[in-house]
Amino acid sequence: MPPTADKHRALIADLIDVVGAAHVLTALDERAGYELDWTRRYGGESTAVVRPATSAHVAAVLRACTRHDAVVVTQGGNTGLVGGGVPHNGQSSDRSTVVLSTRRIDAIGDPDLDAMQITVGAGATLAAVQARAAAVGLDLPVDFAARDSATIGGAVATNAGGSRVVRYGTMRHHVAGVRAVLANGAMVGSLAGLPKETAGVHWPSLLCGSEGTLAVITEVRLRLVPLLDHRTTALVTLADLDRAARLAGHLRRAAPSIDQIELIQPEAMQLVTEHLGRTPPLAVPDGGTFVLVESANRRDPTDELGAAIADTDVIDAVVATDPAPSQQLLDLRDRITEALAAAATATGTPVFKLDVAVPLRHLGQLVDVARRAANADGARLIPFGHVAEGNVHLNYLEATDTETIADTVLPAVADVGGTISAEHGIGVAKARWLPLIRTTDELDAQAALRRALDPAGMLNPGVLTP
Ligand code: 2HG
Ligand code: ZN
Repeated sequence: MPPTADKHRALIADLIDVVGAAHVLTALDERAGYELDWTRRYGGESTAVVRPATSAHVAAVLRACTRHDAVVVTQGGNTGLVGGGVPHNGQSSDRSTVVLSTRRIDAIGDPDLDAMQITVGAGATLAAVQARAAAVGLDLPVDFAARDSATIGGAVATNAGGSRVVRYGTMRHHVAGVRAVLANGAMVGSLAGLPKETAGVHWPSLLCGSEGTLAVITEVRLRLVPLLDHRTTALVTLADLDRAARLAGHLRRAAPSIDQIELIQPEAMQLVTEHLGRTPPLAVPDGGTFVLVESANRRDPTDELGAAIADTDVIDAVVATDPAPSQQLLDLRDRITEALAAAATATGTPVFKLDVAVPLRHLGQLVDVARRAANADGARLIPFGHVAEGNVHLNYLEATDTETIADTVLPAVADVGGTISAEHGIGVAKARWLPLIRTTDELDAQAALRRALDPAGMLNPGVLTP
C-alpha cells in the first residue's frame, strides 16, 4: 500500500484530470465551507472537494474514487441537519475522503407544460426551480426555509418534507425520474418522466431518502402542480396540542384549499419574535399553542378557510390576505431555524435538533416528554413543526448532555409508533437510534442492498448505519 499522502496525491491528480484543477479544492480555506454542516455540530476533514459539472463527470469521479479506495460524501446545498452531507472524522481512518459537491450541476430545463414536468440538475436550488415553474404558472410544492440553498438532489436524497406535505406529500411524490451514478460509475435511471411504467426496479423509489448511500443523484425529472396564487394566511391560538391536532384533521376535511398547518409553540414564538424585533401578534394561554395555517386556491380562499376555522375551538386568530402581511405571519414560522442558529451562535453551543413524528393523538404527550428532558438537562426547548404530520422539531438550546436527551425522547417516540426522523434524515446524527424503529432483519436487508450496489462501502459510510 502506498503511504497515505501519496494515495491522496494520486487521487487528487485523477480528479483534476476529470474536472480540472479549478474544481478540485484541496486548500483548507477552500474546503472549510464544505466540511462543516450548517448547524456547526457535524463535520470532519476531507482530502478534497470535487465539483463535477455533468453526470459524466460524476461517473468519472466515482470511478477514480473506486480505483483509489476513497470514501465519497455527496453534498448539495449543505443545509442538512443530521450530518449526512459532510465528512465525519472516523469515517475513513486510512482512506481518502472526497466531498462530491453537486452544486455546479444546476441546469434547469424548460418546463414541459403538457407533461407538467421539468428536468433539473441535482444542484439546482429549490427556489430556482420554484421560480422557473412559477414563470409558466406551475409550482414545485415542496417548500421549506432553506429553499434558497437547498438543492433538488439533496431534497430527493433526504425525501425532504417541509410545510406543504399536508396537501402535496413529500419530495418522493414529485420525482418522476432520476439519473444517478452508482459507485462503479454506471449510470442508471431515466428522465423520460413516464407517469406509468411497471418494469422492475424503480430508481426514484429506491433512491428517495437513501441519503447518498446507494448512488449519486445527478439529474431529476420533477412533477409540477398548478400554481395557486390566491393565498390566505392565518395565525390562530388553541388551548393545547390535542386541540391543535384535532384542528388539523378538521381543516383538512373542511377546507380542500388548505396548504399548510404549522406548529409554533410559545417558546418558538418568543424566540422568533425577539430575533425579528417584533412582538407576538396574539396572546397564548398557559399550555396553549400557536398554529399557522394557509390556504391557496385559484380564487380567494378566505371564506372557505374562515368558515372552517370558525367551526373549531380556536381561541383567537389573525388573518392576512395581502402578500406583505401574509409574509409577516409566514416569517414567524419560516425563520425559527434562523433564530435558533443566531441564539446558538450567541451562546457558543450548537443547537441540538430532533426531528420526530408521532401519530397525532400522541403529539401533546410527546412534547411533554421532550420538555421534561429539557428541564432535566437545563436546556431550553424550542418546539415547532408540522402539525398535520405529527412532526415536531424539538430544538434544544444550550443542551449539556444531548445523548441523554435523545435516549429519553427517541424511545418515547418509538413506543407510540413514531419515527426518529420525519424529514431531516438519519445521517450520522440519528444512526445510533435507528434500531428503535427498524428491526435487525430490516437493517441487515438494508446493509445487503448497500453492499450489492457499493461493495467497497464507498458511499457515505457511517450514514444510516447504526
Ligand atoms: C423546518 O421545518 C425545517 O423549518 C427545519 O425542517 C427545522 O430547524 C429545524 O429543526
Ligand atoms: Zn420541518
